[in-house]
Amino acid sequence: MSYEERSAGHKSVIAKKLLDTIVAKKSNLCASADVRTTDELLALLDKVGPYICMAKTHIDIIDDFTYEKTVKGIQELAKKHNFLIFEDRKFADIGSTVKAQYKGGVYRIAEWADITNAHGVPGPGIVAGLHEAAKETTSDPRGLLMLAELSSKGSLAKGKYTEECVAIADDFPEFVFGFIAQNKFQSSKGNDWLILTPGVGLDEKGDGLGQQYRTVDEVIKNGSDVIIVGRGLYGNNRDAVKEAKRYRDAGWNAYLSRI
Ligand code: S5P
Repeated sequence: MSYEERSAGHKSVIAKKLLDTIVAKKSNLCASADVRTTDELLALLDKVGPYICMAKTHIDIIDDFTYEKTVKGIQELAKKHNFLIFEDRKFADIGSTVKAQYKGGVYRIAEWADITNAHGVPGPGIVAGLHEAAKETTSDPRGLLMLAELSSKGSLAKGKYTEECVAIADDFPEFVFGFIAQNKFQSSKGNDWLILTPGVGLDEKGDGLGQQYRTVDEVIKNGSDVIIVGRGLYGNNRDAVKEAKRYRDAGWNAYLSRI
């Protein structure tokens, strides 16, 4: 099915927003901006902004984080370039703890990130806790991705574990709208999961610390809906604008050949 058709029938407001942004920008590229300072982060997102549907952050690696400069800066760029914000927080605790972590602390993620993600290890309580925090924080739509699989070598997230993650997601169709994963999954309840895939690189096979890269064609052919690319855009002194256009075109062409 096309992104347009999937948006029309989707139960999650945030999934619709993402699918509509993908269509409007003809881009299924999510930029993963793992840089260390606010200036670098904002400069990178301003450069690649026109070519992406989503920016993925690790807000806790920014050395000079301030809510005023870092968060407001990301929000302004998201508006300027029309992309969604995904904070890759990878929550992994019991429901009551993740609820506090998502709403509070210095980062207050629920206030500004359209999307965040969680491991399934603690069971369904983690999703219930995050969903409560989202509803108590804002009336803006929020979405959760479950980490069903990881791109790293030797990952333990496979087999029965992955199946159980998918089963948990099926009980929260308004909040969970898909997975961070390497493969596509069918919902037993007819939910249309979006698959967002990291570990995508056109020039390297890995990073020496367990990361494994597959090509854009490989992952899209295998059912991915959004490609997540980090160092492929900005690593090794790459020209981020040139690379963003290259990955955007590769992602879009691979999608067109799939449908
Ligand atoms: O399985 C995963 C899940 C995630 S969210 N593998 C990953 O690499 N990630 C994240 O994607 C990781 O935390 C990093 O921010 C990004 C990949 O970055 P790259 O530079 O290797 O493309």
